[in-house]
Amino acid sequence: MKLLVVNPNTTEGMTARIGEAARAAANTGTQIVAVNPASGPASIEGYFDEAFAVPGMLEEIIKGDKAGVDATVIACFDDTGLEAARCCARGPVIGIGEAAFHLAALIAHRFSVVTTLSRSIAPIEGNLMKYGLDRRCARVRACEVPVLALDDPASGARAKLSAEIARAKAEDHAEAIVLGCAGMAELAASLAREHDLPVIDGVAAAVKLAEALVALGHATSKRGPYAAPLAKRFTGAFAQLGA
Ligand code: 5HY
Repeated sequence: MKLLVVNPNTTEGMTARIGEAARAAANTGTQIVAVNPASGPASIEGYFDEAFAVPGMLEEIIKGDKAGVDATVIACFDDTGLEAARCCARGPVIGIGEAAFHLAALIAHRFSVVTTLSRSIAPIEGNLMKYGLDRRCARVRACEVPVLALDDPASGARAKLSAEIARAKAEDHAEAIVLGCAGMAELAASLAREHDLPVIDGVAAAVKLAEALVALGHATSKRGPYAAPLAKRFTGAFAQLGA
């Protein structure tokens, strides 16, 4: 199968790391195509960035759909533009946030999320409520490391993330941890060993769920809100999207 993995921000180094994490989790028969849009924010931290990441991301997903991908993963933890993406792609579209929440709820009664900055907490809490998984999440926490500092050894990112996980265990009685950023993917295994509890990376979770849906022959239902967009006139920067 051919799996499109879209990093909605424009940082190519992060897209490459996300692609590696996806390939590490994928079956041998799964071809991973990791892309990011040319236009939009370098990282997504909160509502404003998210809004400006969506158009460029949707253009990449429409291109992938025309190129015949079997499924799409949105590799940003706030599941940027997930519903709109499901309207314009025929195959399944999996957000790494939703995927990680569901996997965590399968192996723990209560889990906590550790994301980057505090401003990212509210969008994530909103998604948990939308997915009906808020009652299984003890708390959404932030380790106060900006997205683009995660791969900078000088930022102390891993130590700050590890300390926040320790607080989640002690204060939330978390039985599992969900890493709240695609840029944390490669840290999951070592943090799970260090803290002796399941630590879930959304990129791997989404890849496995996409593979499962395609293997079962399931695609997004077009009978309701995810039906294909109605043809209409678009003006300005998005005129090419219109009828
Ligand atoms: C992410 N931002 O996974 C989110 C994390 C966050 O650019 N990739 C980003 O802080 O919301």
